[in-house]
Amino acid sequence: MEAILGAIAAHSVLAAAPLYPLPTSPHPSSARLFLSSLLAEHPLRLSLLRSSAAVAAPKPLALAADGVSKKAVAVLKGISDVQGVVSLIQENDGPTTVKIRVTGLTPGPHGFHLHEFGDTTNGCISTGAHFNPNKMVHGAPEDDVRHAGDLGNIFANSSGVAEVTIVDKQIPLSGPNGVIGRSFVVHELEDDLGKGGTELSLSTGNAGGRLACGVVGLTSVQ
Ligand SMILES: [Cu+2]
Ligand SMILES: [Zn+2]
Repeated sequence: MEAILGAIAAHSVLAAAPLYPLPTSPHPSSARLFLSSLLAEHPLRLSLLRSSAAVAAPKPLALAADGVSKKAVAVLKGISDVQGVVSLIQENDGPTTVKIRVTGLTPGPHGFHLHEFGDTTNGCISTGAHFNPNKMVHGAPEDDVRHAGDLGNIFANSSGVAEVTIVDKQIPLSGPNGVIGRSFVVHELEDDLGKGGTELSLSTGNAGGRLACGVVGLTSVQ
């Protein structure tokens, strides 16, 4: 929804842009003449045009500066047969789209999180806890109170394959809370989304062991 609104906003800014070069003319004197006659006849309208141009003008510049797609990838591996690939893409400062494909799972739900560290020196254990820059407790992806890394569960089919696309606003690819260099972890059990009524539920979602993990790294935007 926000992405759509953002796209609409971007389009409105671009649509407003033609108002801005109104005084453009191959003949500066005729432009001046045009402007002064416009000012005489419609002083209010011109001032409105001026103010809307003043408000709208910086936005296309900002878009031009930030108008980039960022892409990242993580390859999930562990000590079991579970493995997978996670692709991330983010346009400007919009939400991040995460495409997940994991194989070798037992059928059913498995907790899936972004953990704090990109450190696999001791396997998936050394990736640390759930990424939690805002010092929250564990929750569901749609909760206001959640770890940024709480992406809920992925569901494996009867062949043990989970293919899921997640769109999330708390895992940007750049900035202070950027996730490059951190890790995705897929768990043995279902994440109870913080509703399990135990202390562990509010830190890990009781999702059990770490089956596979992978460090998020930059990849080609092409
Ligand atoms: Cu986890
Ligand atoms: Zn969590």
